[in-house]
Amino acid sequence: MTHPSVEDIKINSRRLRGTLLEGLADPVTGSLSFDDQRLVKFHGSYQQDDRDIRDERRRQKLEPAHQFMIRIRAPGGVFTPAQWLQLDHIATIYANHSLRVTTRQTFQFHGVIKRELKATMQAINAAAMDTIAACGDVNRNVLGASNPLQSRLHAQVHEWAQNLSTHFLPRTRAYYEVWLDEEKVADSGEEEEVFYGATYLPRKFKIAVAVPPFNDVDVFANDLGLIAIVDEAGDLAGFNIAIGGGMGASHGDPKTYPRLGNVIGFVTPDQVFDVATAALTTQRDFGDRVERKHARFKYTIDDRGVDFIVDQIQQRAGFELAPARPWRFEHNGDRLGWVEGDDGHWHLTLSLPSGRIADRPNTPHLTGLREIARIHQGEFRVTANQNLIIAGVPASERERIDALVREYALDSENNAPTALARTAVACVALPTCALAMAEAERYLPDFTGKLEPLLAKHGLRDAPILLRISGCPNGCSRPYLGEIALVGKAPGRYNLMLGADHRGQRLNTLYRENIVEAEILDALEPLFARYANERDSDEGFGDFLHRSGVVELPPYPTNKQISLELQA
Ligand code: SRM
Ligand code: SF4
Repeated sequence: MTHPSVEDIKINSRRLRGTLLEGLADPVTGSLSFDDQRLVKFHGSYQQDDRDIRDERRRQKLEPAHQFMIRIRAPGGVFTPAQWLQLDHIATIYANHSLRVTTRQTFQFHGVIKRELKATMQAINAAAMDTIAACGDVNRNVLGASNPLQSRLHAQVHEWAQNLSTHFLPRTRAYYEVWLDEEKVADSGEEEEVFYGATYLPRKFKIAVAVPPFNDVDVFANDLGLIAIVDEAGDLAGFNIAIGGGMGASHGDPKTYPRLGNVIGFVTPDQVFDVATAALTTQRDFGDRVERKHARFKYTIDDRGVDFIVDQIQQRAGFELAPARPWRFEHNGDRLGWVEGDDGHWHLTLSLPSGRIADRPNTPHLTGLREIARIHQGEFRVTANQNLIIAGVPASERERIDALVREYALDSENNAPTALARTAVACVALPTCALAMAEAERYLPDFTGKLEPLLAKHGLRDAPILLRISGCPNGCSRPYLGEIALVGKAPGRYNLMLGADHRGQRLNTLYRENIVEAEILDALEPLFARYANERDSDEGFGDFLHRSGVVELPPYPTNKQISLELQA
């Protein structure tokens, strides 16, 4: 049976309503129709099935164990303790007893069954959160620098993440009708989508706001990146604008590739909405509506040329971009442990294994964070590196928080034996991700455990080497920006990628293809040995691999490395 194209489904959906109400009410199956599965993404949810039991269910002639993933929209990744307690409650009542911090600074629930989907959505909304446009062909969750050290600017940048997210929210009332029982408006299905129109965007669109010197949002991996530029008084002067970043690729298809954004100019704060709207509508109008694998802004830019796209953006915005200003990123990780903010409050960054918060033997993290949320008066911030910041703690409260952190082993990952393990990122992959070709989240602890003796042998336990694992080439852990990355090819088999720069400004390069763990370890050990003996002081692993000629820049069509000339 041939299914309609996603473009047709969007057009015929009456502004994302489809037959979702009917499908949710159908007790015969745990699944939604093909079309509604596409539409429910725009509402922040994916239909999945438990792949661990897929074969068994097939043998038993049962339909797959359908379940839903739900993603919260949380621009800048900030949550109150009250919201935390609600998230925890939802995870426990409706989902698989875990909360998952994502690489886009929010939470996902996994394992919600269809008949509880609506109640879960309502519980999320009751806690002043929503899931609108968290997935789908729209502007996605907007990332904002999470480093609390930068507090004065952080507040401003957080506002920009919020404002941009709100600015680009779809105008359809479908979400409110389907999930929150809002009365159907008379002209239901005809609301004007000011930015999107009836077919929304050709593909997802991602925005991030970074504050140098920390690139903790990997700003160049976004369709639209804003790099905050500060004036001499330390106030926000405006933003450099980067366009066309993206990670997704497909194995064996050279027409697809990861790409870093091009820095195209500088705008003042009052120009941000205009330039962002111009970039998004340029992609809306010129993006590929036929081949979804080729529909991201990065390909539109490469097909049409940067000059053409910049010209479009300037025409639509109604002004010319000023020349980009110098900036310098030091790294794209989080700073773990306690730091003091400008206002004397303290912020504790906890490393979470792949962002998964669950109660496991010896690491009852879900319970521990519930206990912290009960006494914490500041906020929680989640980071794009899947970590958690307990933010805004008065000095007098630190001890109480520390005691709970110890009691519930929330520092287990901060105390991991290697710096590599403390900062590693892995995507969800199996068992929930339909696209996973190999394990990622579940494999990460095993793999870092295998690397530990090698790193120890060469005195590299504290070397801040950035490892990222993805279960397939779509790149949800932004693996192409890892100094070491594994990209899944098949069960137990990965492409080994090496040589990104830990600043998010250079992509890594394929080093060995389709290899198993023993081969990966064999490939890495001699490189660790060389790095230990031959590195310059403070030289990162990826930088060393380039200087020593182990890897070269990857052979992608454009934009192999962010121009260094502009950097301060
Ligand atoms: Fe992703 C698809 C998980 C960040 C590129 N991503 C998926 C799906 C929904 C699989 C699917 O389509 O059926 C995964 C659900 C797995 C699950 O069971 O939860 C999934 N992506 C994730 C998360 C949860 C990974 C994580 O471990 O944290 C991240 C959720 C982000 C969020 O909160 O919004 C996540 N995905 C990313 C990122 C990183 C980023 O945005 O900074 C990327 C690379 C950047 C980019 O977009 O280019 C990313 N995800 C993709 C792609 C490739 C898109 C492309 O341009 O080709 C897919 C596949 C697709 O869309 O067809 C994908
Ligand atoms: Fe799934 Fe692939 Fe994304 Fe991992 S990188 S979550 S396997 S789509």
